[in-house]
Amino acid sequence: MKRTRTVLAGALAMAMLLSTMGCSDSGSSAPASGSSSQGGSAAPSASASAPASGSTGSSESSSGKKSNAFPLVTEPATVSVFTNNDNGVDLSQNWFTKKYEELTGIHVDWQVVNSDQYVEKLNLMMAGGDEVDIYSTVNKNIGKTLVYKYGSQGIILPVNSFFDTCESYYLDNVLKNDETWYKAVTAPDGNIYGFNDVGSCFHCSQPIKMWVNKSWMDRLGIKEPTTPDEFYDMLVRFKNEDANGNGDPNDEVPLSNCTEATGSSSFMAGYLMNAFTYSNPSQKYLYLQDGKATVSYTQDGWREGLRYLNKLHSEGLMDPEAYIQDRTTMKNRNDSGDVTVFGAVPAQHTGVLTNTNANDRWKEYIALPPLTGPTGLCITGNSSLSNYDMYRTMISASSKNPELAFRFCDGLFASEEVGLMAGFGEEGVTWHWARDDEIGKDGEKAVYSQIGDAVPVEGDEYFNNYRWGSMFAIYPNNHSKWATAQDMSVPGTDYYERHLYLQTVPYKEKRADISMVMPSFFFQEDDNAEIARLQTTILSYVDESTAAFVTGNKSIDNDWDAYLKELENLGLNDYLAIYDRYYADYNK
Ligand SMILES: [Ca+2]
Repeated sequence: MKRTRTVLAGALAMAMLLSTMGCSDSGSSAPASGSSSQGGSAAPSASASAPASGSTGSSESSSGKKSNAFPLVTEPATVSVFTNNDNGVDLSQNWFTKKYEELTGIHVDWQVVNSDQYVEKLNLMMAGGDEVDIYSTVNKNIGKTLVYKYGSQGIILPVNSFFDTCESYYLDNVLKNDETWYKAVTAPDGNIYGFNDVGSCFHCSQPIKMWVNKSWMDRLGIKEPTTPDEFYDMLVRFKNEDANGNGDPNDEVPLSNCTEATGSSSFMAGYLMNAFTYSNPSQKYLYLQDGKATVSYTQDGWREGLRYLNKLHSEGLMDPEAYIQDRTTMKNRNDSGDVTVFGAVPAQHTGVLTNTNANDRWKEYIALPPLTGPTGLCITGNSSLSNYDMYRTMISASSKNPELAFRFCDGLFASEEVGLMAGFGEEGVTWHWARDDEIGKDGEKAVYSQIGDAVPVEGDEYFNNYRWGSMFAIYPNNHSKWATAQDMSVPGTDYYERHLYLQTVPYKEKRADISMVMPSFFFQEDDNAEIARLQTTILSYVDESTAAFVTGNKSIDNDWDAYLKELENLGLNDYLAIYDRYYADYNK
């Protein structure tokens, strides 16, 4: 869709205020693939595991179950994998493919499509197409409803159906250690229809941050605002007092924004609204209040938040471009001149507002901790349960040897080392276990370290095709345990990840209690469709109305009741009732 700037731009811009774009990419230079909160010490080397004895395949362990020691088989065996890859590489020649084939003894027969064809082709295969052993996806775009539908129909097999007969790393190393994970991936029928992984990127876990220009604050002698009023005062001074110090009092943009994920327009409603009422755009503003499904945009606090946003808008403190510019435009504006031009920007990280690889302007910004509103509310989003919404790896019922397929996928959870090799390649070439003097993003001793000198060489066999990355669910690594520079004064981005970590800490301390977080559910297909329909209708009305309230086209005093009434007409109560029903079942 071509974006055009018309006379409607302002209203359109404000309509996007509450757009519910998700956020995903971390924008980080450091590894973030397939990771979780589990860290800890290095697991024993997978290759050091005792080989299975006997010649008929795999051996029995002392538990009477089929052993999961490598190699998994002693006779030649093959699994077929349907996945997506956009790099145009031959996965059969991939370094980790060869490594894992050697470890397990199992050869892989790849069926690869481009990402844009994946879901369509997957659905065709599920509908009775080609025979395959394993479905896996880089994009992790298989939602719970789809997994449950295919699982209920017997098209994909529950991984737990193998737990009684096979030793399982996934069970022992992951599910048994993490009750939340175990519960989140267990369908209402008690089955677990795939292998999951979760992210452990700490700064990504609190995406609704407000980055403010600390060098401007220092120049003007402004203390960190702690309330919406102090935030407003800061913006006024940014606007009027040549905050960037270049002699031009008119080139500062007090508060800006852009339209894309991790810096999406909804982040404004996330950060600033949270001083007035709990507001988490990443969760479609849905949360639990006293165990009941609730939405932010009907609360009295939302109305007060609208008054505040209306004030910022009417006094010219909000960038007119804020809701129409894309991220590239925004960065160019901030990077092209002799000085920065943005005072405050809501975004997950500073890579949204300046090109962190090209200059050090990111060092001017700090993430302002959540503000305390007029009622004393000081809170920020908690999306910790959404880690488990999407699936990555599933066993096909069309498999001639589903147990082998299970054991192949399960082996990727054998140890942290296996996970690191799958995600990051060969130890000693692209990463190594951290030395004693290496410190992680969290300021404590690091566990792993990227090898910085391992620069890819064009035509080099290894570097063009060495890892699976996020193609399979794998043993998690802890994002915070990768070695990072600890000194901000060094030019460049070496310290960037440490900076993001530190800036995120105050947010984690204020995030909503877990009792307010609506879990994700295995919706039946018809309920899922009804939720999607209602959500689209309701949220587009909320966006449109918020734009009108903030720009003054609707009166916050006179039109609020009609707004609430219309939300009722659009089915808000039905929408909440579906969530209440699933939440009640979830708690049984
Ligand atoms: Ca200036």
